[in-house]
Amino acid sequence: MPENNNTNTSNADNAATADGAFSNPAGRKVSFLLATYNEKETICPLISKILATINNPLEVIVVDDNSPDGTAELIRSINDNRVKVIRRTKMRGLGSAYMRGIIESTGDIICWMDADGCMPVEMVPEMINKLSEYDAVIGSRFVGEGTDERDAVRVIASKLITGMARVVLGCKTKDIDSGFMVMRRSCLDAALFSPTGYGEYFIELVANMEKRGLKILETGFLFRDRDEDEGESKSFQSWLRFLALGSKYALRILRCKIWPL
Ligand SMILES: Nc1nc2c(ncn2[C@@H]2O[C@H](COP(=O)(O)OP(=O)(O)O)[C@@H](O)[C@H]2O)c(=O)[nH]1
Ligand SMILES: [Mg+2]
Repeated sequence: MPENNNTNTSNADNAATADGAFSNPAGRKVSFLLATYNEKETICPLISKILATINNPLEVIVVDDNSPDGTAELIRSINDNRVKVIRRTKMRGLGSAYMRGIIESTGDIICWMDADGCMPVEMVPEMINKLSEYDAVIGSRFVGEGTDERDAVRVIASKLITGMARVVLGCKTKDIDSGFMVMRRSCLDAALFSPTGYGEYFIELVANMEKRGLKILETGFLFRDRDEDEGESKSFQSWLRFLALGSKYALRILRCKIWPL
């Protein structure tokens, strides 16, 4: 697996190297978080894949924001007590959805990815194994064999945001907009994010993890684009939304510099 150890050795109390308890991650409970808004085409196959791929003990927590397409009902029809769906009727947003998932989770290992099936579940077991050496493993489009198959403009936008985070915050992570991470629960003792907005949460979390000296590994993955029959991107519904989101990402980077969490 192509990898890039992008960060520092850690002085944090909960650093992987300082805590031999993680030398055998087998048997540790995994909380797999998914956030959904109108994902009826992809959610059930994805959950089936997760259940088949990740060892028990496992919980899959889906935070759905009252999707009008019936995503939550579909998840409820899955007959498996490892799967839990939380339907929010008075809140929207990706950052707050993951925060809610974290609050509800009980695992020693927390993991999340998009619910559109464009990220490889099959990489997660190896990423979990790497937690014996690292606090967190980020699926990255921009290291090793990592690839981003989406439109060039979206790839460039992600690279620009990462570049800005590197210049303004001094981040070393090469894909600070990936949204695909596996981490030890103890990371939350050192780093958090403000639960607002869309993908800004990821930038803030990674920046804080780096700042607090957590050990992060980036590992390359192929980020494919959605097929036509796999629903639609929530970040690229119009140019206006795309530009507004980009501006909010940039503002979050500035806020992290001026008012770090
Ligand atoms: N709960 C929740 N999930 C959301 C919301 N917006 C997007 N998502 C989910 O966030 C993930 C990323 O969205 P996606 O459309 O794949 O964005 P893209 O990868 O940037 O094109 C998907 O699993 C979406 O269903 C929201 O407002 N609430
Ligand atoms: Mg996606």
